[in-house]
Amino acid sequence: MTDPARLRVDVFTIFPEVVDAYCDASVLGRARREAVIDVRVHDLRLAARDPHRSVDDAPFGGGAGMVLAPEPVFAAVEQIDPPRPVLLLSPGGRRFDQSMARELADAASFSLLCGRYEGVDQRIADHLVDGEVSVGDYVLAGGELGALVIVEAVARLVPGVLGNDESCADESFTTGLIEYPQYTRPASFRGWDVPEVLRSGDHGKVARWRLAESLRRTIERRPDLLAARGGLTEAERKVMAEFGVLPPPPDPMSDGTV
Ligand code: JCQ
Repeated sequence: MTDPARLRVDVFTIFPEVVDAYCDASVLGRARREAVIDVRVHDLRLAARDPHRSVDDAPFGGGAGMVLAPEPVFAAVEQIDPPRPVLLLSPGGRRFDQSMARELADAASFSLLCGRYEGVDQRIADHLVDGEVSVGDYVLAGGELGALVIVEAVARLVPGVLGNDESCADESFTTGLIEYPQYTRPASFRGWDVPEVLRSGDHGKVARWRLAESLRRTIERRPDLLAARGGLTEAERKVMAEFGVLPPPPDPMSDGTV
């Protein structure tokens, strides 16, 4: 017998073709075809009862735009009885990050509800879903792109979704550092040369140089990430010194322990 998929995600949307098409492409599509992931996309309009299959209505109290109505959304979700938690995509939700992606991958099944229009009827948030999740501090026209962000970030953590050559073990946000620079051929392009150390064949030195570069970039671009992992270890300071990477500038907000 074939193994059951190691991740199931149910997505509720008024654009099922769009969500389905993306999930059939690239890394997700391969994992889906190999049944490593089971993404089930549901059309919110299928549960709409009126002839126009409408899912939205004008807001009580007046104001611009339309609100996603409770009947079709409750009906669509209750008809499927999808895996919990059911998470509503919303700019006001808990910020999605790599640690949440890891939690959802470990949970092995969950569902996503894509909001649209000016918002969703509050009774959906209060009595249907288990939580609200945001993919960033900006407003989208609908939750679909956010849902795809979450499906992809979670799926690629599931064993068998990425090939051996594309493992996620030492990438940024897993190590807590920004990634080191990568190069491919040619060794010299328009006078810009690949760093000599990468062509030296000294694998230990390559690994130390990459760590020093990750630390350099993290200090320059994301000092908050460095602070979150508790600053620099003695070994990291040593590797930075080996490649002439400067120590982090003093942070006026910190107590000086970095
Ligand atoms: C998700 N960051 C932004 C748009 C209203 C629930 O109500 C609404 C939901 C959306 C879609 O989600 C986002 C979003 N993370 O815009 C408007």
